[in-house]
Amino acid sequence: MSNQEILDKLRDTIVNQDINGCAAATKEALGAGISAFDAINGGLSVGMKIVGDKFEAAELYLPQIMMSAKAMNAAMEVLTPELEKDQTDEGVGTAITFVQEGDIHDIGHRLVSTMLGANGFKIVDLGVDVPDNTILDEVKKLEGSKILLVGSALMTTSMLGQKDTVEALVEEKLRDSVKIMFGGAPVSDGWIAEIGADATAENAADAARVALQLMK
Ligand code: HCB
Repeated sequence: MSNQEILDKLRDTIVNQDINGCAAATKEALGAGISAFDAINGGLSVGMKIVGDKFEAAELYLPQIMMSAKAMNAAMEVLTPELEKDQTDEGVGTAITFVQEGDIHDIGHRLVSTMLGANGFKIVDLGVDVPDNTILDEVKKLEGSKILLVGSALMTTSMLGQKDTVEALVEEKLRDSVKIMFGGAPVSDGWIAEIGADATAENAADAARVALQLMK
C-alpha cells in the first residue's frame, strides 16, 4: 500500500467513526515510515475536516461526531509518544494552554499542546472550559519568565471570551508579561488585531512555528 493510500485509510477511519481501525491504521502508518506529523496533517485532520463539513450539512449528528473524536483520541494515544520522542530540550519558554470558558472542544488544543511540547516548550495544560481567574493565577505564578498563552476556541460564543481574557490581563497589569496566541476555527487575523492579542495559527505545525517566533 502506498503512503497516500495509508493516509487515505486514516482519513476514512475518522470519517467512518472506526475507533479500533483508526488506532490500527495509525500504527500501520508509523510502521510504513510516515511521521506522526504527516499522519495528523495528511490523514487524521483531513478526516476531521470532512466530519465537520458533514455535521454542518446535517449529514452527521452529535453521537457520530463523538465517535470520530474518540477515533482521533485513539490515534493520538499512539502518536503522542512519537511526537514526544522528537522533543527538544531547548527551554524556549512556558506555554500555558487552555480551551476558553464554556468550550469543551479539545482535539485541536491537544494537538497544539503536543506540538509545542515537541518544540521545546514546557507545557502547563489547563484543559477545557477554563475561566479567566485560573489563567490569571497561572500567569502570576510564572511572572518574570517567558510565558506564552495558547488559547483555543471552537465556537463563536467562546471566541468572544478571548477578548475578556486579554482585558483581564490588562486590568491586572499582566498583559506585558505574556505573549498571546489564540486559535480555533472561528479565529481570524482581524479578530486577533481587534482584541489586542499577538498572533493566531492555522494548525498545530503553524502554531509551533508562530510560537517560536513570538518567544524570540
Ligand atoms: Co462541536 N461544534 N459542539 N463538538 N464540533 C463545532 C465546533 C461547530 C463549528 C459545528 C457546527 O455547528 N458547524 C459548532 C460551533 C458553531 C459556532 O459556534 N460557530 C459546534 C457546536 C455548536 C457544538 C455543541 C454546542 C453542539 C451541541 O451540543 N448542540 C457542543 C459544544 C459543547 C461545548 O463546547 N460547550 C459540541 C460538541 C462537540 C463534540 C463533543 C461532539 C465534539 C468535540 C469532541 C472533543 O473535542 N473532545 C465536537 C466536534 C468534534 C466538532 C467539530 C465537528 C470538529 C472540531 C475539531 O475537533 N476539529 C466542529 C466542526 C468544525 O470545526 N468544522 C464542531 C479538528 C481539530 C484538529 O481542529 O480547529 O480544533 P481545530 O484545531 C486546529 C486549529 O484550529 C489550530 O490547530 C489545531 C490543530 O490543527 N488551533 C490553534 C487550535 N487551537 C489553537 C490555538 C492556537 O493558539 C493556535 C492554533
